[in-house]
Amino acid sequence: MTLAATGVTTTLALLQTGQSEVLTRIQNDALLSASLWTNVALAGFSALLFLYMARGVETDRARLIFVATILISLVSLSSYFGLLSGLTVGLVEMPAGHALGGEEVLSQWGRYLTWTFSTPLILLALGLLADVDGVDLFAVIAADVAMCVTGLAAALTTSAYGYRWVFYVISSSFFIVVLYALVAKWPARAEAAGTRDIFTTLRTLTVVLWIGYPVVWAVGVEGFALVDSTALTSWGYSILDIGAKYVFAFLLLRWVARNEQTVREAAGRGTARAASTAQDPQ
Ligand code: RET
Repeated sequence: MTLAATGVTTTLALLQTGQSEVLTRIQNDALLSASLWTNVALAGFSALLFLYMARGVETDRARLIFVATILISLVSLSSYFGLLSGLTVGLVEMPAGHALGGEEVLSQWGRYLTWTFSTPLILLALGLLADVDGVDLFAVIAADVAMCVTGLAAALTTSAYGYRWVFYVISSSFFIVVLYALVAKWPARAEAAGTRDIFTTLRTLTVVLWIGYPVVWAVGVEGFALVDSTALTSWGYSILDIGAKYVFAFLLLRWVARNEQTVREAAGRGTARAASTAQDPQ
């Protein structure tokens, strides 16, 4: 066998060993497993419910909102299977300075990776509802993806404790861009598009729950480890996920199905009004 082939085989073997060790740990922790299975069940159930709610929805914009939102549940389902199988969970040795320095902590890094797919879909659905223009939507989604990727970096950095927090601060800066758009910019678009009430409800739900994620990170095992339990940290994210994904999606889709006409008329109205206000602020 060549040196390269031996290297690849060894790496694969290590990956396999790591995965089965991680899997055993997950399976031996009933509280942790429950935090994952609950979401598998809810993601599966919600995807079916949303497909059922989609029957009879015909206009383009409403269908697009449905597709984006159903995908949120499907991404979630895959994400939780990744965590359950041990594929996207790893043992991360915390650097000196961390409360659990030198210990191997179970890191559910797959969560940050899959948020890269699910959170843009949430923002896309909200953006379509408020009839935000393409450039704005692109900028906010780009900031959101950057938030998730740098969040992943914060979770996986083991070289030095300080660098974990550097990535955390970078990720939070991108998060502020997203929050700014949701709180300060998009409401005017929603007002012009005639979707203000539902937008306000969903926006408030989103802002409040999304702020919970960096809080869970900071107090959980990966941050200050004030809550020194992988299972409880996992439950923190799982509970936030229930509100930020399934409850959010249900409220949105129920409204869209009942107000298809408003959604159709909203298309182009939010952006057109915003453009005319920019030209003539009076
Ligand atoms: C991290 C840690 C680094 C700092 C910040 C974070 C924010 C995460 C957020 C996640 C939202 C996830 C959702 C998932 C739904 O599928 C990465 C925790 C700011 C806001 C809504």
